[in-house]
Amino acid sequence: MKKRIIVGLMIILVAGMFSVYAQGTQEDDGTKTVAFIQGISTDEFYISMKRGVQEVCDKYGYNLIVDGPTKWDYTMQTPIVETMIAKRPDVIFIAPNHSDSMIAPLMKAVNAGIPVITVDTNINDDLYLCNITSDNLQGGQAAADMLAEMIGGKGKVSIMNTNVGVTTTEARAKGFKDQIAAAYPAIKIVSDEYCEDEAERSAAITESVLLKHPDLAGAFGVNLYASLGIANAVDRLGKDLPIFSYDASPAVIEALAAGTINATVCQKPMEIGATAVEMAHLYFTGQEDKIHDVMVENVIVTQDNMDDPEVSKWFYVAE
Ligand code: T6T
Repeated sequence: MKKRIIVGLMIILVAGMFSVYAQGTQEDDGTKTVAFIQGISTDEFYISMKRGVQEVCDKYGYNLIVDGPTKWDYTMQTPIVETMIAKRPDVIFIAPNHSDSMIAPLMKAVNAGIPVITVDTNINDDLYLCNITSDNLQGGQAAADMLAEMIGGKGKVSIMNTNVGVTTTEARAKGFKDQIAAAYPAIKIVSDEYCEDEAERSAAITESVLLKHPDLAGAFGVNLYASLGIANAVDRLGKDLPIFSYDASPAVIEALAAGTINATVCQKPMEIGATAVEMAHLYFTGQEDKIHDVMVENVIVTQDNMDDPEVSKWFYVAE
C-alpha cells in the first residue's frame, strides 16, 4: 500500500514537471526569452515596436514571444499576461491597457520572479523595472501650438481622446489643454470626448460635434484611430477644417499626403522597442544600476517634411 502511494506520488511529480516544461519557454541552454505584450496586436504602432524589439533580440540572441489583445481592453489583456507568466519568460515588456487595472496582473509576474518593463503606456505603481515611452505631454503642447497657428489663434476646437486610464493619451490631452489655457485665450475647447480607440466611434462623435458647432475651427485627435475618425466625419459632412493628428501609420500618412489631415506627431515605436531590449540586457548582465526610464523624442510631420528620409524613416510599418 505504502509503495503504491510512493509510486503514485512520483508519477504526479514527474507529470507535473513535464507539463511545466511543455508549456514553458525558458531555454535549458540559458538563452533568454523576452515576452512582449502589445497594447493592440493589429495596431501599426505596436507592430513597429515589435520590429524594434525583434532587431535587438536578434543582436543578443534572445528568444522573443509576442501577443496582444485585438482591442484596447484590459479584460482581454489580463489573460494574455497570465498565459505569458505560465511560459516563464525572463522579462515581460507590456503596454498596459489600463493604468490601475493592470497593476494586479503585473504584480503576479513580479511575484513569479519575472521583471516587467512598461513600454509606451504605464501603470500607477512602481513595480516595473523601467518605462520607455514618448514625450506625450510635449506632443500635446506642440499640437496646441501648431493648431492655434493654423486657425489664426482664435475659434472653437475639439479634442478626441481614446480611453480613460491610459497614461499616454491622457498626457497628450493634458498637454494640449494646458497649452491652450496658458497661451491662447481666444481659443475655446468645445468638445473633449473619448472614442474607445475606435475610428468609427470617433467619426460618429465628431459628426455630432460638427452639427452642434458648425463653426468648429480645428480638431485634435490623440492617436491614429481618433484622428482617422475625425477626418472621416469631416469628409462625410463636406467640411474643411485643420486636423492635428497623432501617430504615423500608413493610413495617417496617406491622409497627410491627401491633405485631409494637416499635421501629425510621429512617435518612434521601433526605438522604444529597441531601447526596452537594451534595458533588459542590462538586467540580464547584472548592470541593474544602469537601468533607467527613457523618454523618446517625437517628430512633427507635415506635407513640408514628409518626404525627408530623416523624417519618413520613423513612419510605422504594417507588418
Ligand atoms: O498612439 C499609440 C500609443 O502611443 C498609444 O498609447 C495608444 O495608441 C497608439 O497605439 C496608436 O493607436
